[in-house]
Amino acid sequence: MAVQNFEYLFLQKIDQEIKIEPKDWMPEAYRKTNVRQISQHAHSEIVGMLPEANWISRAPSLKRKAILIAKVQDEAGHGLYLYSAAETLGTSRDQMINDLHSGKAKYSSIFNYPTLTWADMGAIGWLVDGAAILNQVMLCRTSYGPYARAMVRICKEESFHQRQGFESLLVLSRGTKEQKDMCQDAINRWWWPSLMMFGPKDSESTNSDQSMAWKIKRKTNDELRQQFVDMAVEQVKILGMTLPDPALKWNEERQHYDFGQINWDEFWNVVKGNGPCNKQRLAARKKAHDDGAWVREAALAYAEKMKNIEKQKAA
Ligand code: FAQ
Repeated sequence: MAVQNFEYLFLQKIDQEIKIEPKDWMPEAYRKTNVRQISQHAHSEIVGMLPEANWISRAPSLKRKAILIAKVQDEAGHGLYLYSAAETLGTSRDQMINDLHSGKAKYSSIFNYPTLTWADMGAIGWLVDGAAILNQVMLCRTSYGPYARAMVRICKEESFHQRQGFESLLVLSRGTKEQKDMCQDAINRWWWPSLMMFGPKDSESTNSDQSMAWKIKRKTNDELRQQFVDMAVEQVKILGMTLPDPALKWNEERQHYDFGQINWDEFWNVVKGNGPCNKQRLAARKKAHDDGAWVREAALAYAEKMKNIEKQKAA
């Protein structure tokens, strides 16, 4: 069949909301952009473990420690589902990890900020998981089957993460003056970087138009960002805290909250590797990979040994 016919069938599937599966014909650019996005998403989950892991040994109670350990482990699981989904497109995990370590592949800008106080754990759960989940609910309907299915499972865990973060902040917001101040300070520091998680504004998003046409993305960066702002403005009232943006104002005509200018210079600076923790995060990931070399070698040796035993049995 000529490529035009394959392409026609592919576009028909997209149009009819039929998922694209690993063995289906797909345009090379569709394959490439899915590998790019899914692997960067996987890297974000894995690098995203670092800022929170920083507080496991200093959690204020056994209960909070257990919750935080479970959350960080969940993020590892998300990374693994996502690497598996990306592998179905024909790129090896080794290649994806090399691309992360060499700086070729990106991961979410948000994880290049430091976690300075315990309240940051609550702020990450509420704001960072909150932003991630809005994006991921949309991705449950993405056109590539393995990615969409991974997202369904991830969203279930992510919504729990968000609620635990909010509950943790709620406890601080009802505590002593120091606890209230710590809660407000964490919200102030994580608010703007959370808005940046949705990516550049639509007019500067290089991938959005094509990704929307292929239904990889169902909502644009600005649409999701607005949805997040509208949600957070209401939730912060329950905390009795404020969001650090004097321009936040309900717009009757738009039926949305207006909000202030994002510092796009800061965003691109972090994306290009010059944020407060970029170097530290990559160094930690490379060290973990190098330290784990013996585990990979042992697993391969064991697999080889088992294969030989099976062969001997069959002979
Ligand atoms: N940081 O043309 P667009 C989580 C890059 S998971 C860094 O608009 P696109 C869970 C973008 O890659 C968080 N780079 O790109 C958790 C592109 O460069 P490229 C991660 C960014 O793909 C919680 C360039 O800028 N979630 O948090 C960022 O259409 C707590 C132009 O941008 C996902 O990855 C950024 N913020 O839209 C874990 C969701 N934004 O690749 C632990 C899946 C943009 O051409 C603890 N990804 N760039 O070289 C997506 O939905 C999309 O990829 C967007 C960007 C929306 C992130």
